Amino acid sequence: MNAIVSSRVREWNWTVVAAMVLTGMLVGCGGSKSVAPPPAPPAPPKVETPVAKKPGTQETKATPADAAPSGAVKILSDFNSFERVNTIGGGFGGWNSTEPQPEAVVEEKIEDGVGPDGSPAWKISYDISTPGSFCGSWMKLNDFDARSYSYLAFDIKGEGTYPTRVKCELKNENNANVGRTMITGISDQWQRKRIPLAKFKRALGNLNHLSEWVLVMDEAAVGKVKAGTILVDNVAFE
Ligand SMILES: [Ca+2]
Repeated sequence: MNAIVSSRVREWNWTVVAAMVLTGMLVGCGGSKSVAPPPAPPAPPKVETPVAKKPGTQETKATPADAAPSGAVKILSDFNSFERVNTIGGGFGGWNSTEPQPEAVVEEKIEDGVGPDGSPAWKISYDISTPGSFCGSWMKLNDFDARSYSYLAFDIKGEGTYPTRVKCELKNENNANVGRTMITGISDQWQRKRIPLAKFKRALGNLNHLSEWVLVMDEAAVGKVKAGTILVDNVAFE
């Protein structure tokens, strides 16, 4: 009983002390209303310091032939959806020389299960048995700006009878300019070919208006293998 009374007295005492402290604080403040501090002045706008460009230099990363991949990758097509358009809206197909030129034969399709990971891949078969004929594949690049990439890259292999070499062309400015190189060492095993874009730079002048990627099967490229089949997958700029 005494303990309960003592406890209540302590509670009352604390209440009085708290009230006194609160009163003291109000008196100490002079009873005035609290005033919010003035708002901080707005921060000055951030000014981007322009980076001076050296005359004659381009805003591209250097892409020497032995440059390491920049890390950026733009997949153009893995053919897995069977759609006849790549990721930048460009179609693709086959082409062949026709009358009045010697006529070549090309057949191409997206075939399931033949890619490096068992996915669909692009199958291109050609026949240039007619002397002087030539054919190949094309893929539209729709004015693609490849300046931030170092390579045109794709997986390639031969199937059945196949050439060990095909010609690779990259075009720009609505096909006004054509850069060429040879893809060599094609085998019956999948290989990733990374062609430095720098190889095309001289012929194209710039890499920011690419219009088309073409593979060419002509006698200079395929030699005695007048008819054959190649598979292509995972076309990308890297
Ligand atoms: Ca694929």
